[in-house]
Amino acid sequence: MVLTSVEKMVGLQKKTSGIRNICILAHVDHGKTTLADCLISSNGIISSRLAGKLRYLDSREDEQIRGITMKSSAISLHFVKGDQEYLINLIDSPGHVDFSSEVSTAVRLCDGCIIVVDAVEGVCPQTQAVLRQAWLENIRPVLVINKIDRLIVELKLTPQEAYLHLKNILEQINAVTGALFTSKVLEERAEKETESENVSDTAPGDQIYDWSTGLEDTDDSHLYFSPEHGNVVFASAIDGWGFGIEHFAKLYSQKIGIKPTVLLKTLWGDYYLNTKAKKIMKGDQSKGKKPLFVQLVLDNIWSLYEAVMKRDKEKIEKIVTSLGLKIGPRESRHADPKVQLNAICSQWLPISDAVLSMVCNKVPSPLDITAERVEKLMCVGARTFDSLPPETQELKSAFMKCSSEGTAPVIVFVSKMFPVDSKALPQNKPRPLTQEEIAHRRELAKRRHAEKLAASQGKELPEEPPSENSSEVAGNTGDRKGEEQQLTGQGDSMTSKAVKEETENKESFIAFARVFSGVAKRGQKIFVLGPKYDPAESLHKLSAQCSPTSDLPVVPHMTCCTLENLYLLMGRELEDLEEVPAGNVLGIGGLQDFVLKSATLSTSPACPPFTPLNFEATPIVRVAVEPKHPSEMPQLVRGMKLLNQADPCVQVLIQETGEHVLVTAGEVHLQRCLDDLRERFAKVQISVSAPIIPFRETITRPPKVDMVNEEIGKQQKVAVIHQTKEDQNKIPEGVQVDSDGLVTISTPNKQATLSVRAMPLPEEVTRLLEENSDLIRTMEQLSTSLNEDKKTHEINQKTLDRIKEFKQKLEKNLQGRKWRNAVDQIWSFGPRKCGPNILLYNFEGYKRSVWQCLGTTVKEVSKYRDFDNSIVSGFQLATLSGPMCEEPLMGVCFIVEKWEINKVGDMLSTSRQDSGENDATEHQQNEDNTLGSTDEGHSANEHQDGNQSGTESPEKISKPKGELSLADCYGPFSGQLIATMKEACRYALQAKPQRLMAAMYTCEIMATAEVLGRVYAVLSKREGRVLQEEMKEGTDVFIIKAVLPVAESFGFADEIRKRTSGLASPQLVFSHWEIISSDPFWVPTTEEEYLHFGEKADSENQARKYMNAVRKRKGLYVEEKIVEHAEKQRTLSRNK
Ligand SMILES: Nc1nc2c(ncn2[C@@H]2O[C@H](COP(=O)(O)OP(=O)(O)OP(=O)(O)O)[C@@H](O)[C@H]2O)c(=O)[nH]1
Ligand SMILES: [Mg+2]
Repeated sequence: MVLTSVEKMVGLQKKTSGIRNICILAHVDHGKTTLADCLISSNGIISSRLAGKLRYLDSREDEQIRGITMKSSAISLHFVKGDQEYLINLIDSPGHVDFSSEVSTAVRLCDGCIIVVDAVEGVCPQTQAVLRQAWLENIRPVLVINKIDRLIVELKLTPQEAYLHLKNILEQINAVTGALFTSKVLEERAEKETESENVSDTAPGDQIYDWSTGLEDTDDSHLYFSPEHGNVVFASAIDGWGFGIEHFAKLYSQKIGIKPTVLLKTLWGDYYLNTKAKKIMKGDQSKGKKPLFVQLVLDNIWSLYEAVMKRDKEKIEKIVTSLGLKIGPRESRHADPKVQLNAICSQWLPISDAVLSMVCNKVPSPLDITAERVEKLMCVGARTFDSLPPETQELKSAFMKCSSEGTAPVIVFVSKMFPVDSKALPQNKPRPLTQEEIAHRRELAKRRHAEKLAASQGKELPEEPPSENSSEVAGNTGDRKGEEQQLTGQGDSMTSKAVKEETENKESFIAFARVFSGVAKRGQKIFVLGPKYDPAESLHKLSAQCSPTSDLPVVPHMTCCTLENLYLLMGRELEDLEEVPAGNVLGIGGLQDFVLKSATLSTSPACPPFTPLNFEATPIVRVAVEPKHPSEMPQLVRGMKLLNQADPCVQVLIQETGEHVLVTAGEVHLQRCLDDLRERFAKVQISVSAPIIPFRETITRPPKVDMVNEEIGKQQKVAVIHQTKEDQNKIPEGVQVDSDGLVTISTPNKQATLSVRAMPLPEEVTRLLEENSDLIRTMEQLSTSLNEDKKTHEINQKTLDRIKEFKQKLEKNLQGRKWRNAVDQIWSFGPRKCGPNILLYNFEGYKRSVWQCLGTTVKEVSKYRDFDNSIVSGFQLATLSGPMCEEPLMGVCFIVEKWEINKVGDMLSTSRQDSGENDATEHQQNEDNTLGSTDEGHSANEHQDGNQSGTESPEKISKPKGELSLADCYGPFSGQLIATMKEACRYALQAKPQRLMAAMYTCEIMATAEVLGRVYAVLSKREGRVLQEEMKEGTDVFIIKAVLPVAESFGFADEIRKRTSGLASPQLVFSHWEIISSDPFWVPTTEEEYLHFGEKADSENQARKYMNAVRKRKGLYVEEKIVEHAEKQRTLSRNK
């Protein structure tokens, strides 16, 4: 029976100091939903017998079948502690990596979180990830060490061993928090240092500073988990028990007469009880003493388990009576000892009391939101709080007050939109009728019955003209009325049927949100602020006091909407609310046309959009979908739109090929998205392509040994290169390639010649480029705006420092003769101007810099200036799709070593001499062209999709005279340059040993010794590589860390699970790109290789297999012999 009414909840919502917003976070399967069940059952929403079995918050069918949670869902609970009443808004989250975006949506709305850790498995990868997420959002964590029963029943540890094991787990978790904390303190300290450096030039003597001082000064005691601080609960959710040590401290202080405060400090730790002296002493193991925790706590629990498992009736009774518990006859006679255990334990140490009182004590109420968190929420990207407009800064106090007064501005954050069947909405549900309505209906039914009777009597009478009998007339008209009524009644039922059908087919989206300030009221008008909304911009147009009701000018990224419905989220149910005061989690209906995935709602236009959610997973698995029946395309498109709105992480796109593509975080996520599409959103049959696996193309240094590990001698090497060149590259005439890989090529009209060389970048540099792609994009934008405005654009000091640091790191990693001055010669990054490839210039008479924003602007005055954008565009195109299978390049450096423009220079100079006026315009144009990317550069980049001759973009028409005259029969000169540069890059690549790069997953697999062999077998079959194997302390479980190509990962988790009878279940997380060592073009060249691999040697070439698969998918030419020997095949079995 539900113990708390909605009215009660509404009352509790108004007492902000008694609200706790928390989420449950953990690695997959550590028992979050089971714990949530226990907490929910304390409110009578589900029966305590079913707690742990029902998994109430896993409301989807596939969640129940698979046994994992796939979405976060919220429920409000009432908790009484002493004379204080609390409202707990609890959010359960999924632990599977594929759904980690759901964790982000939950964490944003909370002030604290319960971290659940499995006592056997300890700290797992997702535990670390969620700790980090909680840390990034600045919310307060508390810890539940769950599944302690497994230590007793499965691992059969003694209490002493269990104590050491638990201590170990606690240390591991604190190590993770410690690492987060240290890095933050050091970062802050470094920031302060740079600030003070900027303010004043410190004397050289002051430069030596002590890094550790920051750590010592900062108080970090509240961060760590420790039972004596009251932020750790030991529990077994399935058996329904849990305790914090204060429970036992209170209990034993009476029994042994030691102050509870003393016990609280000593119950956990290396202390023991000297029974004679009735004193607690330090140090235990050395003297062979039992620690207090073992003696007073664990021993009791262990003996209870032992008694119940051995069905020692006497002992059980003794324990039950000594604890003063009452066990029903049904439980005590039950065949399963677990039932009895649950009945005893959940009375003795109720888990909900332990966990909820810890939450109420340790997690701050919404009133205690920290200034640091508020500033973080309000500042998007690299913005600082001080740079916000003053009206916006004032809103900080509204956040801090969290006031529900009428004057407070309303600020709401929507973290996700979740779909609900329209039928399940409270307003569409059949509600119980009131007494009056029942009476009214009865009355109606009676009348109808009477009319029917009257009608049947009327028919029996002989028909007479109505004029003759007035009473008859009345009767008739009554009859007609009755008919009419029935008709309208029918009409009613028909329309209601139609309405019903409509609602049946409709998904409603509810916003999962929290009120940070003010009171959200039903029917209220409110601004919807998109992530790119800038309050500074709108405040120019609007006054800070304007309300969403008045007619407003158009402001980008801002719309107005009405809060149509407000709901209390109760797990599977929703309850209607009239208003929701500050500090509460709620559902909002009617936003689906205004909010896609997340948004900020406010009544004040000065409100900034909240910082975007931190998503940990990168979507990587892509598939193309199409309807089984082509006519159902519109439904599919609509369905995909809905899916996009309903899932925080999925990406839905239409590729250039017209394919509809879904990009998901992993296999499980993909499956869920497809199920949703089929059954919920599109309701059509769909066919799904095999996953589209991304690759990268790169080059390496020439190998030192051949395929049979023989060193390649000088002479042989030449032979090999010679042969491969002949075989694969098919370099046409007119392209010169020297033995060193320098490619020289001329434009078709022979007016310019380019020499380009390709070199592999060192691994660290590629990684640096990848990590800093955002920074590179910012640099690009900065130099564009620098050049466009020609004003000193204000650049954030922090960004400048980051750019400087990036440059230094590049310099450090590009050492050696080959890379001399390379960093200063960087011309561009690619593809898309921010990718992991570099273009260098290395010829006389040219100078430009990507480091323009650092102030090293070089005004370039030379003949090259007009066309350098073409070279950059050619490079962008070349890096976007490589020669092997048109996949993007990675880790390649192209060096332009020569760039000769034959006649252009002359022609330009003659045209300059022609007229002074022309010279001026020319000059103007040139100045414009010095910038990193002019419009022309962009347009060429976009319009040219690998097509070498597609250069007729309209911009060319507006070219100055000198250039127009170059347009000869080969097309405009700049277009030829783009195509030539692209070709040069491709040939330069082909002159080097090419390699494919595969996307790699990392995974951590836990397995017992028996199944270890089988895990290895599956891994090696799928080209996986084991990085590390270690034994988990105190258990017989091995942890294997491995990497595995994404291309081989489909069905991996399932296969492992099957082969190990469900003992090991890995989770795959995208980690990095890795070069596949085999050469896709390799053919045997030496005698030994022939001997070893045979003539064809394509049996083991994984790289070639991948390459050909991609080429086939893209419809490119694949060099494959289908029939090797055209002999007639004989059947071996004789025909009978
Ligand atoms: N032995 C034991 N098993 C438990 C305990 N708590 C949960 N389990 C079991 O662990 C399994 C996973 O529990 P869930 O509650 O679904 O785990 P979860 O953390 O919600 O999993 P995800 O939501 O998928 O991340 C279930 O089979 C539970 O019965 C416990 O205290 N002891
Ligand atoms: Mg769960």
